[in-house]
Amino acid sequence: MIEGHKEIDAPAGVPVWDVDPYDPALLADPLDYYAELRSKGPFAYLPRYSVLACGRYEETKEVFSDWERFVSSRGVGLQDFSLEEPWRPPSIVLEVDPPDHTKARAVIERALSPRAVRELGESFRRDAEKLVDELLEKGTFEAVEELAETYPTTVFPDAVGLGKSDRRKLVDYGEMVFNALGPDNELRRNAMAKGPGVVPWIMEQCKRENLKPDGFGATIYAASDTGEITEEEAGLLVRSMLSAGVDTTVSVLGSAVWCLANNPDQFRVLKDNRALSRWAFEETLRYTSPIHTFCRTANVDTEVGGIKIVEGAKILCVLGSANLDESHWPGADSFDIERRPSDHLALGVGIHGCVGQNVARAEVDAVLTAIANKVGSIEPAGEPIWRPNNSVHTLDRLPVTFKGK
Ligand code: OVV
Repeated sequence: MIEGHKEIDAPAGVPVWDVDPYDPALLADPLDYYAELRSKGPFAYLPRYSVLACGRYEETKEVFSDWERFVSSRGVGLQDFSLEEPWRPPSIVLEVDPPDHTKARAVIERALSPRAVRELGESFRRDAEKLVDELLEKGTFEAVEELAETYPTTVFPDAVGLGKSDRRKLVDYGEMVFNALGPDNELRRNAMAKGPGVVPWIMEQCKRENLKPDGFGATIYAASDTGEITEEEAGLLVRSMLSAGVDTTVSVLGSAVWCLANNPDQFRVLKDNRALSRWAFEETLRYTSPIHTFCRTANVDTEVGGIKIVEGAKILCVLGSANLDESHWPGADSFDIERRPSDHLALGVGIHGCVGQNVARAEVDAVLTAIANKVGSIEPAGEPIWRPNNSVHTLDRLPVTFKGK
């Protein structure tokens, strides 16, 4: 065993590469790692963790979408749940395969349906306009804390129907969940140390009696009244929303502002055509991949791209790399909102594709539209700093200036 999974040999034809993809310095600046990974072929064998890393578009998509050969039930981090007990009861929608996955997915999909999200559009837009007005007033501000963290932690807990919100606890819980998918490194240990102050609070918020009657949470619990799921499963699905819905949208909002500040021509294009805000979201996802890496476990002996993969092998699906693969995206390293990248892998693909994407799209659309309407130019006001995380690619600090029209 190594990092909680089976140790494997390098398959024939796969180069051995002595790199640590969870090194904080690399996580803060991953582009060279991505390029080298793609140059090595469909897979590289990383002896440090005894895993296969996959970072070209085609093979990453193949592994990531084939839930029968590459299962999620054995964990989507380095740990293999068939060999080691995870730190919390597994998610019943993320860390599970059909047939068990199907029922839970249907319930959470209904709660987060386009219709349910459409009803929130008006209040999402109002909150976005208010926030952008305040930031314009300030002029120069720290866009991670004051925009990227503030906005989702204002609108999302309300949409779920949380009685209380606590920005720090929500962000820290996400940090635990996503760092837990990596090795037992300092990032994981530091995040886990926050557990006692955060986990009991989160679990308390997931209880039926603490949820308002008109949020996503209530819709989920309604499915336990009809017997579709149990009340305990409903609580776990609310936990899934709080696990996956905060740090990811914080990441994409921060990265969207970063992209627009660094590409003023693209901000101009957006201002001239507001309908492109949807594509600014997708291109930000492609260009920055809020989830840079998720794993799958080979559940059978199989073959991908001519490479033999043994049962029990952990595959690092490096989404951040696949989304920058030149052979799929000409000019991959430029941020271009007119590219309209509908087939990026940032939200996954297939049965596990992001179930909250309607909510994320509505949040980012509200914020980008408010910015495009009200802000004349976005300028960098200092060096951005990235916050290393074992699964999430996210900014830590982003000083910017909003100038009026
Ligand atoms: C997509 C995702 C990320 C993290 C946690 C979960 C899902 C969950 O279901 O708990």
